[in-house]
Amino acid sequence: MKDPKDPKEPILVTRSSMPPLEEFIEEIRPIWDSHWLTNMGVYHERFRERLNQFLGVAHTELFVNGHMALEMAIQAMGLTGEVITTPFTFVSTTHAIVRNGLTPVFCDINPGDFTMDAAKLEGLITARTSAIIPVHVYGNLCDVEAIETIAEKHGLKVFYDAAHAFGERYHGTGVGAFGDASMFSFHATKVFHSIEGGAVCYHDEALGKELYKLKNFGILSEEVIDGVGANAKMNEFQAAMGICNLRHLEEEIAKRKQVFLHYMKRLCDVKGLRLPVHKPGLESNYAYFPVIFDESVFGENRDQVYDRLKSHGIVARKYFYPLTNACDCYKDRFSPESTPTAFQISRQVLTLPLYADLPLEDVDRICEIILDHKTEKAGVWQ
Ligand code: T4K
Repeated sequence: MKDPKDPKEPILVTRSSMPPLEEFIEEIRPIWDSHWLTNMGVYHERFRERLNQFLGVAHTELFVNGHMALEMAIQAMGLTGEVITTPFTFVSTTHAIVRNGLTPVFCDINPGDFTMDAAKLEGLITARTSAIIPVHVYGNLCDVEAIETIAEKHGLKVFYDAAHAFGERYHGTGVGAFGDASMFSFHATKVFHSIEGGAVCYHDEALGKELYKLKNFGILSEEVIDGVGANAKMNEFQAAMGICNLRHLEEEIAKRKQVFLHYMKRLCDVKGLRLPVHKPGLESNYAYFPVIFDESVFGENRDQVYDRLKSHGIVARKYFYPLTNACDCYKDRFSPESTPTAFQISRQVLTLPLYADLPLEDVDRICEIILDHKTEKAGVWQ
């Protein structure tokens, strides 16, 4: 007999949400007819306007992906020397700083929400520091008030990596409005996507001009090339997908919330597990479900749970392990020991599958497998 805990198909950490196929076909039909596929066409501009409206920001520049948005914004802001950032993120954040010839200085994180620990920030500022690049990791909003107060005191720029935070509001303010600028990723794995894609929201129009030049070879007009730019333009099909998905975002987040709450209900009383907490005032997008495993209480460590889930076809992910300051490519430059809380969390965290259409029965099954090791040890499960 088939083990009811074994799914028919693997359950992966996430699954791209798709708009109805007919809707997408209708959306792209005019692109097909017009033969205008890229280079800031009608859909690019329409998507940009809809994003400004939805995010409640004055300006947005679109990019081919979130990483290029990060790299180009760092360059456009004219940052120099050292940038204070977090190692508890996807490698993209650190790579974008290093690829701009800057030195990342790693600030440790809060053990509660895994964002930059603002209390440790000031001690890292030197005469060479030009900016702070915090990450709203898992959609957990950084301590924006504290970070921006410190930045203002020391004349530093603040650029948020908001890759995980699309659609969130804090006391009614869209998260893209904080700091000097914020970057969103629209990758296929995100709550909101345009297949691949990214955006930078900003306040200063001069920054917008630089961003535009960088993503389009420095071309201002046919005969005016006013910058050594590259190519990081979003194409029309990406923009059309973004426009479609924006119509379904509210429903997407509501469905994710159900999955998230079901995990909370099933796991909240388990000793040795720490579950996500949302900051008061934050309207979450329910992007991730990270769980911290305390082996001494739970009886199994993160890696054992990961392996056991995998043996049942459930592919959770160790986001974000290794820390970026522990990556092989940085082993001679940085050390995870400099950020002990982040180092510890990175070895204890597992992000469980979460997507809008994940059936609640699958959430039950995932939770049962997580808790199953107790059966094996005690011989009885109650
Ligand atoms: N800053 C931060 C904080 C970020 O998290 C990211 C990206 C960036 C910057 C850079 O933004 P982008 O340049 O990517 O726009 C994934 C994503 O590729 C990446 O966008 C994301 N962060 C990161 C956290 O996760 P992987 O290596 O885990 O992806 P992969 O291919 O293993 O996919 C994970 C799961 O998603 C799969 O098991 C199944 C599902 N999936 C994947 C793809 C590619 C789908 O359902 N559909 C798909 O098309 O990096």
